[in-house]
Formats: sequence, structure tokens, C-alpha cells
Amino acid sequence: MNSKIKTVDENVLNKGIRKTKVVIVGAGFGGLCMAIKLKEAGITDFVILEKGGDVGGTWRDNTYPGAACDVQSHLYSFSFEGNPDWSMRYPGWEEIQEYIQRTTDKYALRSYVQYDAEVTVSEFNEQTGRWLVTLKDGKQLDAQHFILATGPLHVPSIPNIPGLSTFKGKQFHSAQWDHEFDLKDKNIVSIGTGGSAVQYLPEIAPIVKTLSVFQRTPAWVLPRDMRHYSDFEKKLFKSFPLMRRLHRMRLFVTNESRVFPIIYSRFAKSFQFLAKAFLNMQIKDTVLREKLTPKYTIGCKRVLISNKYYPMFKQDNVDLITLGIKEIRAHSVVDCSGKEHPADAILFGTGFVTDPRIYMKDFKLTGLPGRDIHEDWKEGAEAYYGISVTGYPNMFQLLGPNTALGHNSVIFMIENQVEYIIKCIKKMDEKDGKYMDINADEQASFNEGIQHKLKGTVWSSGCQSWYQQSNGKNFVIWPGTTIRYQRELRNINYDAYNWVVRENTVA
Ligand code: N01
Repeated sequence: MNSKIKTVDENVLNKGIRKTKVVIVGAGFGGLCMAIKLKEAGITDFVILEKGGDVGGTWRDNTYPGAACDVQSHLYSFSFEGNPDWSMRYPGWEEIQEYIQRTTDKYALRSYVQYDAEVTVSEFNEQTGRWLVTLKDGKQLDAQHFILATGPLHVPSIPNIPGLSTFKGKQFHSAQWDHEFDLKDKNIVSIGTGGSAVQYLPEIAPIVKTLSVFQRTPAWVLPRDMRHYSDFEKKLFKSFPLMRRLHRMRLFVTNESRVFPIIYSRFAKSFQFLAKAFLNMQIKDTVLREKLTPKYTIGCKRVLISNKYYPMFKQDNVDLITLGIKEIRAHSVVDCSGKEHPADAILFGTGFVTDPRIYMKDFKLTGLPGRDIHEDWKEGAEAYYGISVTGYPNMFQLLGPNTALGHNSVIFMIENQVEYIIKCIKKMDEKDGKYMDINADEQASFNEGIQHKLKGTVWSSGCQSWYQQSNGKNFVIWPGTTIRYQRELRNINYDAYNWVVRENTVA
């Protein structure tokens, strides 16, 4: 894997404020896609600010054992940068990160990335129609367009459990896996049974002494397609790219079809029947089976895929605890019945900070006079197609509110959002515009539509998930097909924006 390369002209940054057309925050799939398409559109005056030391985002951070994407890689990759060599349907994080590194090099993006560049403040100036972005080290950038490609899930959530500070053993979060720590023959307590835990637990179970799994809510789990691509298939994909594209299309259509049981929750029961059969087949112990059976409709929380998770509970050293945690002591975790579970290490598979803050980012962000995103989104995050936010002109977001998916690849969403943003940037140039700001009424009516569509879907069927704010409003999921999202974005309504041209007249 390539190490970080610092090639941005740091002299420019050191001398004062660096002026650029576009600032992109984040060098994960979203930020890199944005950069590639900006270059293709002939816009090379941009900077990518990355708070970490390498590109990759999620796939740089999540390196826990068994980490993999639960969308097939032929689909979870750029449509314009196919890879005939994926080893299997769902390869591990290493292969995905290698793909990201290769793509970064192929499109010569490294010179655009400023590493260890954490944004602390971003302010829009109405007079100049530009963004002033301040970094942790005090450097500043002045940009016409400000693009957030930061991804919603990156701030680890560690629950505030009584006694945690008294724990004397090792503790770490799944997204900050300590590879130096040898789990072999250790007593391990793991908290949480979401997407990450379901992947790492079966990997560590065979090597640890004891594994106490604390589950708060069981998840629906479906089988994972473990097939590898044969050398013949890879050769075929390489020699005949059309075959690879057809394969990708088939995966896309299959995944897309899964949206219907989710939107029409009455159909979810058939899906749930399959998941229940899968559980019944793998877990014969009726008490254990009952503990692992979710009480909510499938799809309401993210559906997990694993062939190894349920069988893991047959191992003698693995214990499932559903009683909740009473407290943590120096060398153990005590469940609500008072039973002590020995712990040399505690692993947190407890997910990420998940309230509207996931879209606010952990820095100060101000727009038109009086607009502060932390105030505006205090009660909940709203945007227009997840991309534009009223009061924050020339700011665009990738995978913003209500554009995450429960059924298909978010890379598809990113690519469509990038296309939309490029069109907006070009329109600004065409109009010699100062700034464009989404009309508040357009944003409000768009969001009313979204909430209306969410009614009757499985996401509104009564479970609690990170898709919801505290008042139950779903601010995360796109409630429809991705094709529809694409169609609506392609039919861009420029009149939905207030355009301010250089002479300060509203067009
Ligand atoms: O986090 P999660 P994750 N005490 O929020 C439990 C994506 N992802 O890191 O359900 C006890 O899903 C919590 O319990 P409950 C994917 O979008 C993608 O696993 O809230 N338990 C839950 O079981 C996913 O949605 C891939 O009752 C506590 C778990 O911790 C997102 O990342 C792979 C607790 C958290 O599960 C996050 O996944 C992995 C507490 N105080 C993840 N607090 C792909 O393959 C929380 N929990 C693409």
C-alpha cells in the first residue's frame, strides 16, 4: 500500500491564504470521485483536504479482522473504473483500499491532496461569495465552492458505561483496531452486534480464550455469497469489458429489486421468512435462537450478511449476553444479573456518532449571515437531494441527508451527486455567478416529499436505528429506487436555486 505523499505546494499554503476554485473535504470514495470528474470537466484548480494520513476514508480506517463491504465489489467501485480482478463477490477491506490507491494514482490525484489537514472552521462570505476554510494548523484556503465528502460515519461512538474509566485492560473501537494487541488466548468482551461486530467476531472467536458478546438488539442476518471469481472469469472480464459491465448490471438490478420489500413493508415478511429459516437452520438451541431473533421487521435496521456469525455461537468459548451491562470493573464486565465476565480487553463494535451531527461535521460551519449549521441542524439534518442546504451557498455535500441506502451501492449515489455538482459549477461559470443558494421552500417541499414516502416503509415500522433522530424522523435513508434518484438529479431544476450574480442582482 502506498504511504502518504505530500505534494501540494506547501509554500503557497505557508505564505498566506491559498486561493482555489474548489475545496473538497475528504479523500474517500466521494472526494476522489469528485476530483476525477472535476479534472475531466477541465477544472484543475482544486484542493482535497484530508484529515488522515492517506486516501481511502472508511477503507483506510476500518481494518478490523474480517472487514469487508456488504455490497459486491463489482458494484461497489466506480462505473468508469471497472476492475476485472476482484477476487470474490465481497472481498476484504485490503482489496478495496488497494483499488482506491490504484485509482488515486491512475488519475494522478495525489498532488491535489493535503494530508493531516483537519478543517476546524468553514465560513461563507456573502460579500465575496466565497468560502474561507481554516485548518487545525492555522492555514487557510479561500474557495468559490466548498464540497463536503466527509461521509456520515467516521466518529466512533464509545458508550458511557459506569466504571469504564476503571478498566485496567486494553480497549478499542472497531474503527480503531489495535493490530499490535495479540488477542490470542485472552478473555475478550465485545459490545454491540451491528455490521462491524458481525464481521470481526467470527474471525477472532477461534483464537481467543473466551468471547463474551454483549447484544442489545439482535440483527437480521442473511447468507453471504462467498464465491470467488475463477481465473477464467477474471480473464473474461479483462478481455471483454462488456462481460464485466453486464455482470455489474446484473448485480445492480438484483440489489435494486430488494428495495421493493423495503418500501412496501408488507412484502418484507417474505424476506423475513428467509432470514428466519437461515437462523433456524444454523441455530438449533431454541433459547439461543430466541435471543438471536429480532423483534422488528427486517430492513428497519441494516440487514447483515454473514455465513460465519451464527455458527460462531456453537463454539464453547463464545457466550451471548442479552441482559445488558451493569458496570465495568478493573478486569471484567458485569451484566445486569450481576454475573462477571472476565475481560483482558473490551472491543467496542458500538458504531459511530449517529445523530444529525453526522452531517454537521465536527467543525464550525457558517453560511449566509446568521446561519450556523450546528444551530440549523440542531433538531435534524435536511438538505435538497442530500446535496445543497439552504443558507449555505456554493456548498455541496456527497451522501448528505436522506441519500444513504439499505439496498444498493452508495457509489452509484456518489457518482450521480458528483455529476450534479459539476453541472452546478459550470452553470455558475456560465452565469458569471457569485453564488447559488437552494430556495428554502424548495428544500422544505423536497423534504416533505421524502418524509411522506418514508411512511409505510420498513424504516417506519417501529425499530430504533441510527437512521432516526431522537424524534423518530428518518434523516438518513433515500426512500426509493436509486434509478429514480438518478432520473431526478439528471433533470436538474436550476430555478430551485436563488442565483446571485456578480453585480449582486438576484436572477
Ligand atoms: O455500528 P452499528 P457498526 N450498549 O450502529 C450496539 C456500516 N457498515 O459499526 O442495535 C450496548 O450498526 C448497537 O445496539 P442497538 C453500516 O451502514 C458497513 O456495526 O443500537 N450496545 C449495535 O448492535 C452500518 O449500519 C459495512 O441496540 C450498544 C452496535 O452497537 C454502519 O456502518 C460493514 C450500545 C452498533 O451497530 C455502522 O456499523 C460494517 C450500548 N451503549 C458497517 N451502543 C459494510 O460492509 C451501541 N450498541 C459496507
